[in-house]
Amino acid sequence: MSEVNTFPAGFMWGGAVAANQCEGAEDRGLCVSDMAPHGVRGPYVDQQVPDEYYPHQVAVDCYHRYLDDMDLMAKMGMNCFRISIAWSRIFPRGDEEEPSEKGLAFYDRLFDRMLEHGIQPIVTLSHYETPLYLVDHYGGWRNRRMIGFFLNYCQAVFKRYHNKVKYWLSFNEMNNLLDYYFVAGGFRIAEGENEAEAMYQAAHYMFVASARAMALLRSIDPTCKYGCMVNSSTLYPATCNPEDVFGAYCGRRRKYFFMDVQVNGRYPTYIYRIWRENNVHLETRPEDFEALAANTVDFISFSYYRSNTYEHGKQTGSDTGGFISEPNPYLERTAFGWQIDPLGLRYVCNEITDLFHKPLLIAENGMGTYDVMNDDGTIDDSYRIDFLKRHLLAIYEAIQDGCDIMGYTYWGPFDIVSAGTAQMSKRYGFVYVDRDDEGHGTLERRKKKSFDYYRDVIATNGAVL
Ligand code: BGP
Repeated sequence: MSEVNTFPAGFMWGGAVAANQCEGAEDRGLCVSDMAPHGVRGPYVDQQVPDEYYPHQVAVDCYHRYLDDMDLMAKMGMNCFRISIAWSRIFPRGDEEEPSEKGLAFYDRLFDRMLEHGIQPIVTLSHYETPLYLVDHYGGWRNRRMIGFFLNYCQAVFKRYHNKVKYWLSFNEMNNLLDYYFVAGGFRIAEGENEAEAMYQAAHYMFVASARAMALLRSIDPTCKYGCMVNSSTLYPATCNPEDVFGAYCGRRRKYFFMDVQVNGRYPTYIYRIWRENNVHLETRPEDFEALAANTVDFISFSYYRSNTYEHGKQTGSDTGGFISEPNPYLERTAFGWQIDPLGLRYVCNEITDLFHKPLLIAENGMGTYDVMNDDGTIDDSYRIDFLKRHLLAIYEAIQDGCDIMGYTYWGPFDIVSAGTAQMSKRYGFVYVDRDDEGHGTLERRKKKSFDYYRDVIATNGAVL
């Protein structure tokens, strides 16, 4: 075994999930993700009412099985784990004054179990989980009142958990609101409205809410750390045509905008042109800008799954759900069409470091694909091991390049409902969960081959890569 690839001492090795994708909806209010139509591949859509059966209703039943799942994660040796708190479990409608004690007690038990195992919790405050009631009755994040509701929620969870949770993230993949505004931003846009204005207005309120939440956290417990979370699957030019190169650059900047505001505490200059050209006029107050300037994040977290390719004049679309970019002939794709690009991860780590000079947490990365169980009950996901190995090597290289990388939380270490397709059959796990797209199955957990591999990686702090 060589020591060549050993990661820095104290490197955080873990996994990541979101409440709505794993817990089930018992004892909580509906949230935006519950409205995702299942079995449909494509952009997240806003259904009126969930079907009788909807995938998030039970998900993989972590509401009843989380503690056992944490025991399994501990067996892999994880020293951290990223979850989200379901906002609608603490405030079912979102606008109540008092939190639900039952909801708070649930996460107490979970954090206690994690800490018993030496697993440091990392908590996302809102992972596509805006309470639906707030969308229906207040217009969601297009309404300034959301800042107050969010702060009330933050106050409840910060006060309750600050001794147990030292790492907090604000909004999951906030930049995705430019593509999937209903689920990532928690609001609707009526036909004929100025979409860009609606999106940037919501983003403004979310930035202010996040900054003020950070101030609140620091007043409650200055030892806690607060980070932003941005989808950073990257974008390459299809050719050296300057139009492709500049277009890809602008596409990446569109993502980094969401880091920029939260790291530097002000709007970057290029955004004013975008607003001018799209007729965007925001409702702002002077104290908003004071809050942004005074509360900048301690670290940057991001998701990275793949790279996309931009060709001038062709619609590339987004990089999370249904749109596929121009094919990159140098890369293979998963069964779901996502281009596998480990070097892209090294590229992203370096680019974000150059731009923002902050510690980085790779909060999501993983391979979502179909897994087949053999007759003897084993699941040989060697392709996932290969994916993981190549991405971890890329992180190792990025660390050698000088990037300050705090940790890596693999997405969906046990199978959960997919965010983009609302299906179970798009699986990421090292642990198989017996449940299908129609909601059948025993929910039994079963290790895949990759389980032992990740365990060995963690046990050797990366030396076995
Ligand atoms: C990110 C989301 C996650 C997650 C992941 C994988 O965009 O933050 O919630 O699910 O992508 O995507 P999917 O589930 O669509 O494969």
